[in-house]
Amino acid sequence: MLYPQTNKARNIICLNDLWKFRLLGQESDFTPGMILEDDFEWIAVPASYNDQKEDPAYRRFAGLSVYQREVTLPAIFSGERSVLRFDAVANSAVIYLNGNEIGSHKGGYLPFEIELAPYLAAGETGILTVLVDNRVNRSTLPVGNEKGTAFFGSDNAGIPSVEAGKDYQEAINLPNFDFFNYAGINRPVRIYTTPRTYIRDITLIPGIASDGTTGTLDYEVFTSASADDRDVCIRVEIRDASGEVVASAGGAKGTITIANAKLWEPYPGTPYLYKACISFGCDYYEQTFGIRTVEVRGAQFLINGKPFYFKGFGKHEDFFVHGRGFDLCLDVKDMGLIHWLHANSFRTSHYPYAEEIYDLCDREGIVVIDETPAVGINAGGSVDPYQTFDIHSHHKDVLRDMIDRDKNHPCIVMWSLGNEPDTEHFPESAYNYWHPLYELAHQCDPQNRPVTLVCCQNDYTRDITTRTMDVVCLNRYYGWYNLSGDLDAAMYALNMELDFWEEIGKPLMFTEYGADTVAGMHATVPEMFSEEYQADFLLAYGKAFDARSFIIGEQMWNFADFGTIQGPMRADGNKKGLFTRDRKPKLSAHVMRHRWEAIPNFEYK
Ligand code: E8X
Repeated sequence: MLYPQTNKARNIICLNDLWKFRLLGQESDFTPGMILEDDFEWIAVPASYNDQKEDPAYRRFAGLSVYQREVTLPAIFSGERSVLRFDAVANSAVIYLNGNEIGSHKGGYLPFEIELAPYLAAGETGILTVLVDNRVNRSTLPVGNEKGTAFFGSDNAGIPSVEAGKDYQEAINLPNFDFFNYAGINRPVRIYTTPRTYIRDITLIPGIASDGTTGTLDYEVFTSASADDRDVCIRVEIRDASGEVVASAGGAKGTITIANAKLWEPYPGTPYLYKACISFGCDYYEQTFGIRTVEVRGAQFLINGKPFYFKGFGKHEDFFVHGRGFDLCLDVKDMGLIHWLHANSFRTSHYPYAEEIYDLCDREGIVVIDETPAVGINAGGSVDPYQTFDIHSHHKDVLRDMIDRDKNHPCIVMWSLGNEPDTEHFPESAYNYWHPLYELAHQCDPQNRPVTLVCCQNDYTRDITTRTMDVVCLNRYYGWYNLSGDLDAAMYALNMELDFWEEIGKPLMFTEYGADTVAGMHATVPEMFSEEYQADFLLAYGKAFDARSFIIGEQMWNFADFGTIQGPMRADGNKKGLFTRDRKPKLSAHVMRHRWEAIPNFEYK
């Protein structure tokens, strides 16, 4: 799916604004034609609604809510095709115009769009209503717990909640994942136009010819026209960063060569970007791309043919007040902090991020592992989640849609199918679930990037899935959740495990390891939660990684502290950040900065 663009052929109307908003008590409180007249509050879009009001009902809400506003299609759009696009509504949405359902979408982290032509003509005004459901359960991604299935906390069956008629577990959200279930219209809403006959999609596959200096670009343009028509009138011009045309071609499909190509290299290399400028009839679209290759060879991860070492973390889209709301300024700030740390990469734990973030990473040379929202596929070990959760087909849709949205970004070098599923207790079930997804990701990606699944700390000898991925990605907490506070024992256990993986012979990276740390808590004899313990913990892991050539990267947990559901394990959220939630460095930020400054992007191993 193409990102909306204003250019000589296309236009955008932005619907980010104050919208009318109401939390609904029960399903029957909603009628498609309802008008929010008196009983509503103003709410900011885009943003999560949870923390916008000083009201526990907003923070703790589980159920349906409704957003509403007027929308006018300008009369000048009469010869055009107008499309209403939501970049993300968490966790699912039904869209109404003047009381008629015009679309719906399941999943809170990917865009969806609706052609307006049948419902709203140019020059008309309508009432746009968005019915949002934030509930998570065993058929959603991320996965929620259902009544009677929570692992800890809130599981006293039969205790009534403040909400009449519901018991405690029905009335609140029970995420089976460790981040706050921020909900609502989290990302921008726009109407964009195209000519009536238009460019639907563009696929770009960059390469480097055997002379090492000529860039190649296999392209394909998909349009609303029939296959024959599109061949006749498609024109592609490749412009370099200064706007100069350096190559061109005609037709819907082909290979373009770019002499003396400048490569896209992770920072501090130059992340050089080209544009494919595509004309088709009256339509026009500019698709940015970089020339770079990605390949797993032996136990190495090659970018542009050179062995790359990942330095970074898992992140979250999370901040004060707007929750998971789109915040370009915060994204720019984080990019600066990533550079300050001499980090070169992150994983979009645990869901696809806003499109603008990948765009920023393309420009700034930050390498990304793009992850689906498949987190929480675990029912505690005694129940087989693969037999009991109804998610496989939704998971396939989400994976396909994520790759379809993100496929042209040079910054993305690997797809993550999901985070920390149960691969231990029902090994065969797990393999039968994940293997088709692994194959699907390879099929869907025109660039055929490596594919991984992020593995939970488990009995790795029983897990037959993780080892089948292109890169083994491990989340490990020796010294935190187990062998707590004892780094010597932790390193013994870690090394014992690494001996096992060395035999497997695949490239391996750590996608999580970390310790909760209260900023300002210091100790001369480092103990858990102190800044010194976090620093010692991260350095001890670093030392173990350095000793093994098949370890191709370290992404600690987490870039910054972040919001979670309340519970006995979390004091004001998860505190494993290098930075506090307001982006102040902890001791370990300085320590990791020092370590990463000395580790080059390439040829470290
Ligand atoms: C943690 C992280 C969590 O925030 C992340 O979303 C997934 C968790 C650790 C799992 N990984 O708790 O900080 C721990 C399993 C321990 C054996």
